[in-house]
Amino acid sequence: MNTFESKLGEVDPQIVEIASKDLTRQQDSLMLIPSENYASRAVMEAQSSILANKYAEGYPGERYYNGCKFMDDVESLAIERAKALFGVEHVNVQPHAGSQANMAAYHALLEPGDTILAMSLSHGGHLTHGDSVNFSGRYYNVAAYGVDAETERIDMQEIARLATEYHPKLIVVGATAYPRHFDFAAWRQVADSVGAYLLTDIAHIAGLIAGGVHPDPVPYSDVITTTTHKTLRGPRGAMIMCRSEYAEKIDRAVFPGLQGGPFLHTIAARAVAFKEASQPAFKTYQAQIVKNAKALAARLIENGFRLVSGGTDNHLMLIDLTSKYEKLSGRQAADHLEDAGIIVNKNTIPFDKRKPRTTSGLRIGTPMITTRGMKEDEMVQVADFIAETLENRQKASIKRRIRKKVTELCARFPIYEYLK
Ligand code: DSN
Repeated sequence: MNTFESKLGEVDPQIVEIASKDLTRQQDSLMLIPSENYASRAVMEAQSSILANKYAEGYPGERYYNGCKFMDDVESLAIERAKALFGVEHVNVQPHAGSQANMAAYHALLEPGDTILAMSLSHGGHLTHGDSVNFSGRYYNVAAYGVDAETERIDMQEIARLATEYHPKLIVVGATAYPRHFDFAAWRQVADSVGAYLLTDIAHIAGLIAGGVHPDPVPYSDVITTTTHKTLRGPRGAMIMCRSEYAEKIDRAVFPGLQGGPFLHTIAARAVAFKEASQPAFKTYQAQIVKNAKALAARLIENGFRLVSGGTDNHLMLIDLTSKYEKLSGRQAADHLEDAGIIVNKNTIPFDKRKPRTTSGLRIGTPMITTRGMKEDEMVQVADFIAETLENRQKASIKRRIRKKVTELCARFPIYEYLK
């Protein structure tokens, strides 16, 4: 299906050179950003297929263009596979990205000025959960929740109190930097107590849910949004799942409300990813992500780091750097780690005294290193590399030595089989 690799070299060697360099970087680095993953070659092949050439505004069976028979086949397959994978009544696979999925869900359920209750970005939420610089903060009235100062976990009594005080029309559950499970049944109770819709944004944990290692939001949610490229390990993109009663509103909000032509090549790649996610090996993979995160967290704690909320239940953890290095910001720490071939991202921690561009925390996740086959033993090494790098951050020769060890460890776990 895909002959682009060989042609691309002839037509645009510059792009090939840049991509090749990044292939080496991805192979030789410990990629610990929890929202990233290595999509399979099958997923990437579908993404670069001729399906990219077609406009198909509308939905299967009701397109605004002719010549869409095979586009209907692709989109219907993606929809059916997603429905089976998550056990949902309706799926829209057209949103180009997570932000569009959330925007469409809000458009479907709310009017501008309505109140939403959502997690603040500084406590682990997302820009689209009502942040002031985002459309969601500009067009809706936002009541924000965070974590409890003591436990650093979501306190459902406090959520119930906020819901009673603000009477939101929509409650958003979900996060980009929260290392604990969500108790979706408790959220449903709160939503029902004030007559609010419940939207769960499972972008980070969709793979864990499909793999059965995180509580399932489906029985409790009105609408569920997710990206497809994080723990789910598909192509860049998103989708919206919902109860049948909201299907028409959701579909109209995506098209024509927000987007024009769907990207059928990425929808095909989503279909491939859903097929991969329905295999038994995917469950084993998701369980290993969590085992690895717990092992990594335990070893970081042994190395003297404090983790927000004391550990993790999912694929990620947040290091509170202030517990060990008062003067080291998240930004500086992430740069030092990159010198050693360890890629993490700076992140605010709850009640952070530093600004979002600086931060006092690091966000670390295991989806990528688990995809390449690393297990608990390697997590001990990874945690020790992190600790040793930060301890010796001003010593270039030590960072170089760790860089070499990182490359050696990575060489044992090729990211794609042709690199073996
Ligand atoms: N930007 C993503 C993340 O890194 O968590 C969320 O959309």
